[in-house]
Parts: sequence; structure tokens; C-alpha cells
Amino acid sequence: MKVLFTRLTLLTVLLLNGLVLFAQQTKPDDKYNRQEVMITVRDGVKLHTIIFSPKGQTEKLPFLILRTPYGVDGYPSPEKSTYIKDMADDGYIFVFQDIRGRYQSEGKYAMMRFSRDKTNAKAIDESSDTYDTIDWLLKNVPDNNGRAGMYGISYDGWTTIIAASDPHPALKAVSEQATPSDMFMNDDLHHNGAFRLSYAFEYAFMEEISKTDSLYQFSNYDTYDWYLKLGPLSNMNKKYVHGKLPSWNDFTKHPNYDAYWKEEALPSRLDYPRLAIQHVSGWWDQEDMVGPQDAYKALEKRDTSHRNFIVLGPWRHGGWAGGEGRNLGNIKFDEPTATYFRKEIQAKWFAWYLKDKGDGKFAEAISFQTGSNKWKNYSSWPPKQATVKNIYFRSNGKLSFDRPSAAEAKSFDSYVSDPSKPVPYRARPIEETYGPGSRWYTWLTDDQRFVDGRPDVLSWQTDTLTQDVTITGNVAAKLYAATSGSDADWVVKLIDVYPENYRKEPKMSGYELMIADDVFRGRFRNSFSKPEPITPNKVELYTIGLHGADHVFKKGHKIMVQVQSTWFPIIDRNPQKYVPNIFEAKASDYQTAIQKVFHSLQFSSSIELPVVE
Ligand code: PG9
Repeated sequence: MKVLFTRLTLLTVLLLNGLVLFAQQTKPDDKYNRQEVMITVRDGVKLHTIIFSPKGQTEKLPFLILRTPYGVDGYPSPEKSTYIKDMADDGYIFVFQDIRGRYQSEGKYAMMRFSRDKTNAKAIDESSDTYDTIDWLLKNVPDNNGRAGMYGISYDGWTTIIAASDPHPALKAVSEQATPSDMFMNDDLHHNGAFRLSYAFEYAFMEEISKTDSLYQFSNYDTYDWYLKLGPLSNMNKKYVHGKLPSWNDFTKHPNYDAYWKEEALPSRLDYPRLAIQHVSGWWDQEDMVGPQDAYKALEKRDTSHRNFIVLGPWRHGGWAGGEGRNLGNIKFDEPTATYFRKEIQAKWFAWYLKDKGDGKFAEAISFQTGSNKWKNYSSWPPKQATVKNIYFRSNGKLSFDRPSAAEAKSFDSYVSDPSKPVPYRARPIEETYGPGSRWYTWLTDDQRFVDGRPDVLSWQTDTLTQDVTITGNVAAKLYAATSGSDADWVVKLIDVYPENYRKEPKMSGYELMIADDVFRGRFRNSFSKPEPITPNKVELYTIGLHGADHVFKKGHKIMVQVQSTWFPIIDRNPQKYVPNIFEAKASDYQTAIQKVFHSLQFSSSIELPVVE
């Protein structure tokens, strides 16, 4: 297997994703002195660390630490990185570290390392590696003020929150941004038990085939074709990676929500906020949208000293770290949301907790409400003022706040789901996730008209709204559905349909923008740990969390719901015939199925909307 990209190209690719934010080289005229050290941690392993201290430092300063698997070598002087420039201007000692087993750090890498056995003094995990690093920094870097903060996006957000779960006493404040939380229920690897095939494979390959990032060399530019040709998942090891990716091997051994996933998930690793924690999440985060909300929720239950905060904005994965954030794909926000975050939220947060600067007044939840395009402060997340209102599927493709009556013209709509012709999750060609020109980063904002007219996608929509409908909080689908098969996936998308003739921005006329969406693997309807076959043609209720939203469906728009059973290749194909482990399914197990979605008085499918009047 050849690696397609040089390190430089890959850096550019990851830069786009917000994974690598520092891809320039340090220059002699930089405002910071750069020092490169190997820090020895408790089991003797040495971690490669770069320290930037301000030139001519006149006061004692706190540390700001970022720990990453993506390689810190090329990081420029902090004042040259958009992501942290506001903080660099304020003055910190910046520390960047390769985590264990990646790039220039010693030791063995584990994709999501489990917590250590605390009875063994030599045992390690990401929090002990951080603890030992901070200990070393305090003793060896002159003119520090004895305090440290941590921050980072995605994997680096995860190292941040893991450090905060068992912190060094000098670690005072962290901003975890887009951390994954529960890799079986949401985030990168699965959603509600459905496997995120293209992401999981490409990420595992990128991180595990060598010590430095390498992209898989696909034979097809349109990876839709490649994944379809792959056939059953067992072919991945048989034909392509031959057992070389430890994480992939783990996925195949843990098809259900067992101890492996539960122990890895954040809720089981977080007890109460031991220091000030800010969680940051993007409404259209294509990788870890739910993680920060999940982590916030887990800690909020025991936040007696009011140290747990959340920020929600109109961003893709890491979208707040670079650029101005005035738009995402085709969607405009009227103001520079990312610049605002970096200057008014992130920089002020650390200045208060690490330098006692500012007034220390931070709203519990700060959200950029989409649709109205306004920043809002809430005293809780989700805010309590929302009331749940159901919007019902009706006959003739209608969606309505009125429940179906006994005289409903039709009790269901149906389609044939064919795993040999799965619905693409974004318009083809589907470039490899982190490949050149990939449209992965903004796909959640794509116009859903690209699947209009497919016989295997159903949709319902309201009449034109005569007043704004504001939703703030968690959205869920209550789907009454039946399949002729014995397993099925249900994908539900809540969509804002722009006016047919949108004078404000003609190109956006009729645009179908996803506001909340997710997939649910039917076998897990009663338990994620103990899957069960579905009785063919029996109507079952599927409750599908579509996650948080803060959005105004404007007067003149319509609300739409789409339902489909494939979303390929981001979600692997459900064979639609129950097999105990889909990773072991045979080609002959994949079969077509007739799917029925009900909207009768008895089986009234609906979306629960958190409506704010
Ligand atoms: N979403 C990426 C990731 C984090 C943790 C585990 C697996 C993948 C990331 O952007 O870092």
C-alpha cells in the first residue's frame, strides 16, 4: 500500500479541517523563543515538547498547553497562528506536545487510550502524561506563574478533557473544543450504533499505519464506488489492510455497546468539574458535534461550584479556529462568529482563570442562534423556557403541528431500500475525507435537494410558515416504522426549506438546509448492548435523538423532514437481514427491504421540537 501524500500536503489538508493549525515554520524575528525538549514521564517514556516563551518576558506567565497526535514540529511562533493569536498578544508560555507514540514522542500509541490502573504507580494514561508534563514545566521553565491551561480541538479537545478529569493541581482552566465523547453513540466512529464506515476506516488508517499521518491511497476518486466495491466489511482486512490497524480490529470485535465503548466514553470518566471547563461545539460539526454537549451534560449534574460552561456556534469541526466565520459553505451568518469566539470568549476565558484579568463574568451557555443569526446567553443548556411541541408526518407529504385524525387518507408511506444502490450522504463524487478538494468539511450544510426524487427518500413538509418557529434545545424523532427485513437503519433529517423565490439571496431559493439529523440502527431499538432482530412487517417505535439546535425557521420558509435507510459511505450498509455481527456479514446477507413509515392516529410519527414561543 502506497501513501499518496507527502507530509506537507497532508498538513495542508488537515489544516483545512482545523486539526493542524500551526503549519508554518518559526522565523528568527518571531516574538517568542522556541525550545524543544523531551520530557520524561513516570514510566520512563520521553515526550517530544516544544515550548514558546515570549522574548523579553517581564512578568510571570501561565502555561497554555496543547497535546496532539498530529505532530507539533512545524508549529510557528504563537502570534502567527490565527487560532491563538489573541492569547499570544496577551502573553502566555505556549507548550505543544506530541502525545505518546506519535511523531517524535516515544512509547506506544492508542487511538483512545483507556484510563490507567491507579493502584500501579507506573501505569500511564493521557492524564498522567499531562500531569507529569505540567510537573516538569513548573520546575524547569523559568518565570511561570504556577498556573496552566489546556485547549484543543477534537483529538486535542479529548486530551484536554481527559487531563481535566484527573488534573495536576496547577491545571486551572481548560477549553475542550469538539471532543469526541462516546464513540458508539455519537461522534466519529458510530452514531446510535450505526458504524461510520468511511470516517472510521480513513481515520484509523491515517493514524495507525505509521507514526506520522498518512492517507490511504484509494483507487477511485469517488470513494462511493470504492466502498461499494468493498462489499461486506470483512473484506477490509481480507483484501486491504490485513489486520494492520488495531482500531479497525477492535471495531470488528465490539459490534455492540459493551464495556469497551462504555469505559472509553467520557460520561464514565468524568465525575465533577475539578477546574473551570469550557466546552465548545459547532452546530454543523461533521465529526464531533455531540461530544462537547455530552461532556457538558455529564459534568453539569455535579457542577456545585459553577465551573462548567458551554459555547455553541455555527461552525464545522474546528471552524472557530481559523478565518472569520461569516459563513459555512453556502450559509451566511452576517458577522464574524469565529473572530468573536477567539477574541471575546476564548481569550477572555483564559485571561480570567490564568491571569486574573477581566471581570470573570461568563454566561453558562453562549449560543449563536442560526436563522436569526444572533448571539444568545442562556442560564442553562438546554434552556428551560423551551416547550416540546410535536410536528407530525401526515398524508400527501404534509408536515403539521396537528396530529393525524382517524380519517387520515393514508396510514403510511413506503420505499424500497436497496443496499446495492445506497443513498449517498453527500453529492457525488465523494472525495476521500481528508483528500485534496474534499467537500467533507461542509457537507452537513449541503442542499438536500440532491436526493429529491430518489424513490428511496421520503419527505414531508409544512405549508409556508406564517410566523417564525424558534427551536432551542434537543430535537428527537419518534418514528413508527416497519421493515420487510429483520434489521434496518433509519436516517431522519430535519430541514429548513428556504422560500421558493428568495429575494435576499436568489441563489439560495428553495435551499434545503439540515438543522438536525441522525441515523439509528434498528437492531438496537431496545438495547444498544443486546441487539435484537426486528420482526418483519411489525410496526415499531424508534426514538432517535437528533441532538441540539438553536435555530429560527423564518416566516416564509418551510419545515421539512426526510427519512431514508442508507447514508453511504459515511454509514456502512445495513444488510437488512439480521446477522449477529455486521462485520462478519456475507455478501449474500445484504438484501432489499420494503420500509414503511407510519402517520396514522395510532402510529403518528413526529419530530419533537423544543419550541420557544
Ligand atoms: N475527529 C478526529 C478524531 C478525534 C478523536 C478520535 C478519532 C478522531 C479529530 O479531528 O481529531
